[in-house]
Amino acid sequence: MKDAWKRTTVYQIYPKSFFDSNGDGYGDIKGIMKKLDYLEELGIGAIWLTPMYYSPQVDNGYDISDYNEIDPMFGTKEELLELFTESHRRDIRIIMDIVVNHTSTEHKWFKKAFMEHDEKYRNFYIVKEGGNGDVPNNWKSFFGGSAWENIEGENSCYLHLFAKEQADLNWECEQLRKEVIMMMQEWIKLGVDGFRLDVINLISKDPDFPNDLNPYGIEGKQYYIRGPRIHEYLQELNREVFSPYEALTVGETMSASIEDAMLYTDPSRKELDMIFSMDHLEVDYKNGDRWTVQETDFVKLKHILSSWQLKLEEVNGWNSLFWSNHDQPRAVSRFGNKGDYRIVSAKMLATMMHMLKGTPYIYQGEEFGMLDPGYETIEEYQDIESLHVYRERTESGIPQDIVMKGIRRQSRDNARSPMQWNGEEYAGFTKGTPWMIMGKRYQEINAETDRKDPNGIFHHYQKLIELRKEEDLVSEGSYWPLDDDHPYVWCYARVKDKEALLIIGNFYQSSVEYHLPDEFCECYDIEEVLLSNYENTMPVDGALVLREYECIIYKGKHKEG
Ligand code: ISL
Repeated sequence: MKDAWKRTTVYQIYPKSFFDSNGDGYGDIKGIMKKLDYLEELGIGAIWLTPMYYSPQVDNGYDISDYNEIDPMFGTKEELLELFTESHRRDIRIIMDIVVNHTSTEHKWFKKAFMEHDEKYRNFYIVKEGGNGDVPNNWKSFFGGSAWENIEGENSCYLHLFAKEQADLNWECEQLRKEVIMMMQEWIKLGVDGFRLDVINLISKDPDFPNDLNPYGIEGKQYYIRGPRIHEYLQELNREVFSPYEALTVGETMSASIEDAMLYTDPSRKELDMIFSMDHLEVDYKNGDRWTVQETDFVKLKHILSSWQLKLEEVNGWNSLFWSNHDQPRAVSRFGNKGDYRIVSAKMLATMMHMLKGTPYIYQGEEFGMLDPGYETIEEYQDIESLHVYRERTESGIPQDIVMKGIRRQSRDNARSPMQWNGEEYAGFTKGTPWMIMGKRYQEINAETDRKDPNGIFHHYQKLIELRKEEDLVSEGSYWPLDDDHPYVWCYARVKDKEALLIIGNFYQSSVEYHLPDEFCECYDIEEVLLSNYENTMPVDGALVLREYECIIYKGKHKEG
């Protein structure tokens, strides 16, 4: 990991739902600009902007029709460049979301390929003979149905792993790779400091496109989640774009294993700085099915996060640390407490994640404990994935209330309801009509109310962000799992030279008597509490009673000095 980024906390903005400056109901660039002071006060060092490029918005901007232009719904390219300048003035760097596994079918490449029959561009996409029911293989789209769509007027079809309006690009084509490289270099020249690379592990497909007889998750997946040329492509991007410009890179890599991550993030291989793995967020999926919810398997959660810490350290790799993003339900609704313990549980979750080794990502609204919006009926949802899941499952005979239970819990719209800035109409997000229904409890849960409270969640995040900047143990210390099988408490240490941090969190709504792990106490003396979410006491004879969702960061010194 590049030294310049090691102490940085990243803030993810979903522009459509962040702040609307012109009253059209959609967040925009000027809106982001107006909130830069807020972000500076929080202390973050970088913003990740989810896509604002030209797009028909079939998948909220992840269907790009022009990589070089900004969709007018967000403003202009000039405004975006001004946002870069204003952010840089505040020492906030910019990470752009790059979606190069697929383009929108409105992209000029697609149009040239299939409407103007230009061979060069046809080769930019994955085209096979067949169609109209007679598809090349049984691969399925994540958003429903076959992954193949017929090309009008032809007996051939193109691949789309997501919506049919998101056509997969053919990375085997050298000219396509050149175009992608040029486009990314262009953005760097305009001031971008890093990239979040959407589903980047899917860009290399098995060239035989086999039928998937033993699907892992969804038909086809095993033939593209770690395709034969993936490392070669990443190394090419690194050589041409990332290394020369020292750009930070975080690859979104669905279903990547730790072993994959070790390869992607080992700095000597020159691929990516870090990846987003969703492994730890699958602990409430019943039998691996996201839409059938079960209680969080807490011990499994700890084991997963611990193994990622340990394994990536082995290769000098780097972790991305997050509970939430625009595809996931809100962390407090999911792993914390929506009632009386909302504030303490939000702080506990933040503490346990931010004290790990890696780069923390805060998703907009997380810094004051936003909850899922509480939509009830399917009509309130907009996300293409949720609507597809609803249709597919109800049609297959699953009772509607069971389907809705899964959607209420896991829908990506949980993250996408507009930011709750204050208690005014539409939470101060817009003066018009918001594009999505507001979260139910915005009058009580909003940035303004929380920030006024000295014990609020925002101030706790500020301290965590500050600790990462100030304390070498947080940015550099090795991870030491302790008590990894405890059923209620997560306890780990970060150690470096003769010092250590001991981080303890109670994940449950009941108090727990807790003895500090012997192996830690034998080596270190606890000297002070750096941060906690209750008024705190020091342990007596190595023991304490942890209150509901209590968390504590202790600092200790090695007994041998
Ligand atoms: O959200 C998910 C599960 O419901 C993921 O499977 C998600 O679709 C996957 O991680 C890929 O996500 C990314 O690419 C998609 C886009 O819809 C997501 O918003 C984006 O984060 C296609 O571009």
